[in-house]
Amino acid sequence: MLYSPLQTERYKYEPKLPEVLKGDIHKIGINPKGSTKSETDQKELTELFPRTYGAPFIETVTLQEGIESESINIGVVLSGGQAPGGHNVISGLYDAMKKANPDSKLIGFLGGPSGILDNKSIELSAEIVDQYRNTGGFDIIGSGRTKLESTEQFDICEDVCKLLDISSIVIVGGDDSNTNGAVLAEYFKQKNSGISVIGVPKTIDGDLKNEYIEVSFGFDTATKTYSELIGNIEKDANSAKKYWHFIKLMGRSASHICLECALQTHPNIALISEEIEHNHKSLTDIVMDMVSIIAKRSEMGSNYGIVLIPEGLIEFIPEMKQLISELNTLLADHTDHFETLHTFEDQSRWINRELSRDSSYVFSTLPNNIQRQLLVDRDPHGNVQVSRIDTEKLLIQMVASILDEMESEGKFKGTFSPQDHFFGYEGRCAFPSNFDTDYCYSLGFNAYILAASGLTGYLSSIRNLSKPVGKWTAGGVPITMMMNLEQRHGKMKPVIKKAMVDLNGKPFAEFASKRDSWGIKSTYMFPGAIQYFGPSEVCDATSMTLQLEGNNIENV
Ligand code: FBP
Repeated sequence: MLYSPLQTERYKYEPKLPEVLKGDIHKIGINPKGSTKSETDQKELTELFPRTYGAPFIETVTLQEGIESESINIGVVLSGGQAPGGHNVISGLYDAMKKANPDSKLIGFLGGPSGILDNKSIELSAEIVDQYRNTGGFDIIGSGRTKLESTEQFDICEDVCKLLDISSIVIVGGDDSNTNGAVLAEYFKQKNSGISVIGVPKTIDGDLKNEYIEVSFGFDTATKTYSELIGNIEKDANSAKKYWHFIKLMGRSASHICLECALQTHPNIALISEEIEHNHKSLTDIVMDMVSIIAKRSEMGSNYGIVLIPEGLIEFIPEMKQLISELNTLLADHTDHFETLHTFEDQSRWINRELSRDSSYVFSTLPNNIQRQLLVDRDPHGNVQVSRIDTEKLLIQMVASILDEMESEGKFKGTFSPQDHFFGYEGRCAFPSNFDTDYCYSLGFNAYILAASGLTGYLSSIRNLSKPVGKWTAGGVPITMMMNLEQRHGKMKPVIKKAMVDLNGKPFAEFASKRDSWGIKSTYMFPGAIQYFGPSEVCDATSMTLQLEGNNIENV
């Protein structure tokens, strides 16, 4: 096998661990710290999780006396979208298990949660794990989006674990996978199966966070990768001075990625979906705000600039949200009829008749390609695939048409040459930054401590992340304490609460205080590529979000 020079060097990197996870593993134990409760819906959650709700917060501690570790078999599964650092969760888990007892075995389920259901797994040997240390991707065992939700699936999980003599499953996933992990933990406990479930907080989107989970892994590397690319485009724009670049960024509903990249690169415009929803801004309002900045820059002779757009924007614009919801209902209720309409013209004529007056108007104002995406790109449940809508192209078309009008009235004398981009997959499998490399290794290592201590329904938690690694702390958080009840497919379901951008938080405040000057001037920041070797201030800096929120924690 041929490795790139960077890969060869990265193999040699030894991830750093928090002080408490160093030293004799037999002396690492847990300290339960009082019972916990969810922020809301306590009564309902107590009834839904009678055996796991209220479990104590756990602190990982150094014990006075060492304890013998029995050998155990742990199953690990990577769930959902890739995020840089997944391989280090596995290597941290593996190293901790083997250190504690070389007879322990780590079983990797292949292709995500479906690997458990189909009983497809491999035993992870030192030879396999060593090939993936400190590298990006989830290709060591693959990932998938199968959801573990039904009792039948849970029973299969139990059978497969028993067959492989697995006493603990570590689920590396986002809010959805860990919600299902909590339900599975409760089910196993109810059945007295003796199998525990431990979660590890993963997602580049950064929306799995709260007081105990300061950031999900992968966010740091993904945002640094996007920021490098945005910075490069800013340099290009600053040099050629001829294009407006509209850049859509992955991140699903929440705008954490967009906000972090804005803080790192100082674009002329960055849209934050949560703010747009809060201020009830219509699509026209958003476009007019953009036009105003573009026109002002043009008056100063700058017919170029950078716009950042969060992936989920469209769902936060009130009239678009209404339109999408009506389309979802209409197409679900009349699937058969809709399928008899073969041309786009027939489909849009029928849709226009059936929609409410307001939505029909909104639909008719949208460019043809966007109308098509709204009707054609649907998920298996018949819903509009919001992430597939080319919001960046929609905004370009709308801005261009307003500027055309302004030009014909003599109000705009500049040029508007747009370029569109979508950054997502470029960042999900990058070599993890030093931060994610150390963080993930620590999360995996700590997950073993939680599993070996007989805990279930917990997320591995490493905190104090804005400080040097040695000062990080480790512990476990009961997943049920992060839950609330939300409507899903018409029913109230327990789910981990998604963290959206906090409009009262320090990262947003920092952005809001600077954006006016970034808008008009070209005060771009060029972060450059992630550095793995070199001065610590370049290689080990955490995300701006974490730095700003870290200051917040300190001030409390
Ligand atoms: P997870 O929430 O599973 O971590 O996935 C994050 C993400 O990268 C989103 O930002 C994006 O919308 C989605 O995955 C795309 O996933 P896919 O490639 O499966 O369509």
